Amino acid sequence: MLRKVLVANRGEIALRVINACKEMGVRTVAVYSEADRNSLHVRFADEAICIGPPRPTDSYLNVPAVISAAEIADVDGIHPGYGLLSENANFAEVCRASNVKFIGPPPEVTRLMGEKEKARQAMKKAKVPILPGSDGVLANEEEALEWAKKVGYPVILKAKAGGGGRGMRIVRSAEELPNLYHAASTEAANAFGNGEMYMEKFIERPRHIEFQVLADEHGNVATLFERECSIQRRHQKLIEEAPSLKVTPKMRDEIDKTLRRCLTEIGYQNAGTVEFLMDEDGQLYFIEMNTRIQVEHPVTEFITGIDLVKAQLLIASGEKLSNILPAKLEMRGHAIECRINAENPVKFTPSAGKITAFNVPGGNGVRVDTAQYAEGVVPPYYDSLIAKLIVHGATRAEAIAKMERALSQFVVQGIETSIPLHQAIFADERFRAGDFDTKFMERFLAERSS
Ligand code: MV4
Repeated sequence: MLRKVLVANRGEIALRVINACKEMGVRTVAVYSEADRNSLHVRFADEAICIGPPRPTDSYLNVPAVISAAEIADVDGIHPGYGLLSENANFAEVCRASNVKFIGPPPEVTRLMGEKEKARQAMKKAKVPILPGSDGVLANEEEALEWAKKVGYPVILKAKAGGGGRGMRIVRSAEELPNLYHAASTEAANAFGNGEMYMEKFIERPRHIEFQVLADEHGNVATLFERECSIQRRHQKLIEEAPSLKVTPKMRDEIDKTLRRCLTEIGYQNAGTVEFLMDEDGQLYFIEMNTRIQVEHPVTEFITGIDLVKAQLLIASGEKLSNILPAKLEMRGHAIECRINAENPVKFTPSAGKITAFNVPGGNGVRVDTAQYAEGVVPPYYDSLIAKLIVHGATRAEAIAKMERALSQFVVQGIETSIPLHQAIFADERFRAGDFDTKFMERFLAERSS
């Protein structure tokens, strides 16, 4: 087992990882920026090292600073959490060169999945369903026009180095393709240092459904069912749930078989998430893979009873999946998560400052992952997520009732939060009926403001 782990993150996920380490007898080292001196991840780690000024590029994203801290503290593992350095293959390589175990997949696999079109072709080769589209990246505008004609409009142009919605353009006709192609490519070149594009058939009203996977270092892969993540605004998820109302046991089984074969072939290791779009006919198509633990992992933990962060630590210590998971994974009940953000619930402007009152709901089937507390401070430099409220019920209806009760008891004063927005979504009949897709929030907000 790993002896001592450095947590290269902040906020709720840093505390989440520290808690898993503590429960497994692994020593912990927090790193923090000057803005996070009084944070709970610092307080609850066995050791803490300041790695620089508040701005992420000066601290949490500063690879030499993080690696120096790992060397000073003499750790044998680094957990990157999500965001920050978690999907940085170069960082994973530096860890390897420093003889520190990066708790995640090998850098080669992270690099493959980061090149979205390469990942797509790898999935295609392993018979994972993908959307019709270009074979590899587009050489130029002429080739884009040829593929679009073959695939049929509308199509979507995506950046090979992109992800998360940046560098994408929807193209509805040949006339508008040239301008959109050049705009997207220029945007991608500026944002990612790579302007290469690929193309897919565009799905108008997709659902976003993702499968959790775990893979050990001995070639064994398991899938832990799916999460439904369609309730999002500008690619920021607001609510996630598991299981999805639209995935049938047969589809779940097929995806499980295909992903196990495919990810073994690729040499995947540790926790990961495979993202799919579901079209209006209920078909699932691979879009990308995230090579990290995700924000919404707790909904999967609730329905499977598996601690995914502990599983990550065990896998990184060389443990076999057969010693981590039960012989047959069962799915129990329904779980829903609300991402509580420090922001204005109508304008979505960030709300930094001091929290003056903080009451966290509890009770049967209610979990709150947070590193915040009364008198705590939300700095302006980072992601606005301050807490995750997760509930588990026997049915979706019970989970919804529990979430409404818990939201009404979640008190945060001194800053603005998204809690009122979550309450409004839970009151929406279409949401309650499970009648939604990735365009839900756009319609919901337009209706509310009119
Ligand atoms: C798409 C799509 C429709 N058709 N691809 C957005 C983020 C990136 N991960 C993939 N995205 C999309 N890809 C095809 N072929 C629609 C989206 C999309 C989306 C996907 C998931 C969740 C929210 C979304 C919001 C807008 C667009």
